[in-house]
Parts: sequence; C-alpha cells; structure tokens
Amino acid sequence: MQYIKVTPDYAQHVALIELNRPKALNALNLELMGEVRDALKALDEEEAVRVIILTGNAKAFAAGADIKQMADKTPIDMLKIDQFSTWDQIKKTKKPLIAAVSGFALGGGCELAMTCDMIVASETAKFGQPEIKIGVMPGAGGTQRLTKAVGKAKAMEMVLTGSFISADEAKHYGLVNKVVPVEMFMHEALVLAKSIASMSPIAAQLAKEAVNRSFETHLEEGLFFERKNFYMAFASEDQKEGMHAFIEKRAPDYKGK
Ligand code: DAK
Repeated sequence: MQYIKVTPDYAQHVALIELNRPKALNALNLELMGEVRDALKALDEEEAVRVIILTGNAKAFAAGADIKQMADKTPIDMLKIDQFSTWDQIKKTKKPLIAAVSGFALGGGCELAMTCDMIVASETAKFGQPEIKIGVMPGAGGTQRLTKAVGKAKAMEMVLTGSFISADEAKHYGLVNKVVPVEMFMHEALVLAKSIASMSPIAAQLAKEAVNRSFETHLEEGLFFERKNFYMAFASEDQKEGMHAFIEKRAPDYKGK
C-alpha cells in the first residue's frame, strides 16, 4: 500500500486505516481510493476484525478528490475511470466503520467521512463541500448525505457557497457524534470502536444494515426489513450467549457465530 497504512488489532477486534498522503493533505487520488476500497474489502472478510476506523492525520482527514488528477479529464475519461464503483464498494462495507476526523474534511473528504457510519471529530475539524469554488458540485453523495444530516438550509448554504463548518457546528447539526480535543480524537474513536467490537458482530452487522435502510426506503419497508434482521439475530449463537449471560449475571463472550 502506497497511500494508506493498515493496522489491525486482532486482540481488540479493531482495525485502523490511515490515509497517508500528508503533503497533499490526503487528497483522494484514484490510487489512494483503490487502496481504501481493497483494504476495507479485505478487513470486512477478516473474522477477527469487527470494527474499522478510517482516519487521516491531525491536519487533514482529506482535502477532497485530487484536483490535479481530475482537472483535465473529459466526461468520457470520468466514465471510463468509473470512480463510482470504488465508492459503491466502500459503501458496501458490512462492518461498522468509524471516521476519525481532524483538520480538513472537504469535498470528497467530507463525502468519505459521511460514507462511514459515525464520525468522531477533533475540535480542529472543518467540514465542507467547496466544489462550487472550482466550478463543479459534489459528486459522491455530498448533496444527499449532507442534506439528510444537516437539513436543507445548511446543506444548501455549504454546497452553494463552499463555506466550511467547524466541528462544533457539525455536532450541533448532527453530522458528527463527538467532538474532542485534537490530541484525543484517535483515542476517542478507539474507545467507541472497542465498545462496538465488544458486542455481537452479527447483531452489529444486522443493525447497521437496518439503520442504513432507513435512508433508502419508506417507513413500512424499513420496518419490514428491520423485522427480518431482528428474526435473523435469533439464528446466531451470539443471541443465545447474550441473553443467557444477562440472565446468569455475567459478561457475554461473543464469538461472531
Ligand atoms: N487536490 C490536490 N491537491 C491538493 C488538494 C486537492 N483537493 N488539497 C490540497 N492539495 C495540495 C495543495 O495543492 C498543496 O500542494 P503543493 O502546492 O504544496 O504541491 C498541498 O496540498 C497543501 O495545500 P495548501 O498549500 O493549499 O494548504 P493550505 O493550508 O493553504 O490550504 C486547503 C488548505 C484545504 C484550504 C486548500 O488546500 C484547499 O482549498 N484545497 C482544495 C479543497 C477542495 O476544493 N476540495 C474539493 C475538491 S473536489 C467523485 C467522487 C468525489 C469527488 C468527485 C467525484 N466520483 C465518485 C466521481 C470529489 C470532488 C472533490 O473533492
């Protein structure tokens, strides 16, 4: 891997993917995105990994897609490159995915963070969709996920003016889960990841699917989907373990079976 670092911690059932192109503020070139896609797919298949954290560095989560790589492309180039298949694959990650964001999360960087299931932000994080300033518009979910997260008025302002919001504003609007001092953001993301990793990974996957379904369908269909996944949880040994551990007043030992 040239542009990312992958560090699995099998004992804690957590894996870390760090975007590692600091000189370009982690601008998301095609190669980096391909590496993220491949790493997520591989970690999704590793039984000992239950939760994945995606992060950058203190200065930048990612300052967007690589403008230098994109600037002279034609629509046919874009069609042939088909970045959407990479983004779609990332979205298909079954395990809970936490973005740990510090510094810039702009354009595709903000979209990548929003593709994750939760965001832990440092106080220095800045979120924005500044594509309008370079003559385009968001292309990887910015107009949709941002609008669902922060509401129409704020999303419209951000998308049409390219203005950034601070971590505290992002928290106020419900875009991020937690805001912590910069030296704590990785620690806090790990605490959250370990807490989820201590649950049944089967229940976590079924629950993640059901929550995500609420964005894609109407209430009745979403409730129907939820019900199916609820029943499915009863097919797992983890369900028996979880409920019996409660009755026996002991900590559950989930095996992911
Ligand atoms: N692309 C390429 N290089 C970038 C970059 C980017 N997005 N952002 C920063 N860099 C590079 C700078 O060019 C500079 O490189 P050198 O000049 O040193 O070689 C280095 O990173 C440091 O940047 P600055 O010198 O500009 O640093 P400052 O602290 O002064 O400013 C900044 C930080 C984040 C405010 C500024 O760098 C900036 O405005 N960056 C661009 C932000 C932006 O416009 N982002 C949106 C890009 S468009 C798609 C999926 C996604 C997308 C499109 C399609 N499909 C699935 C089809 C997404 C599109 C975008 O994200």
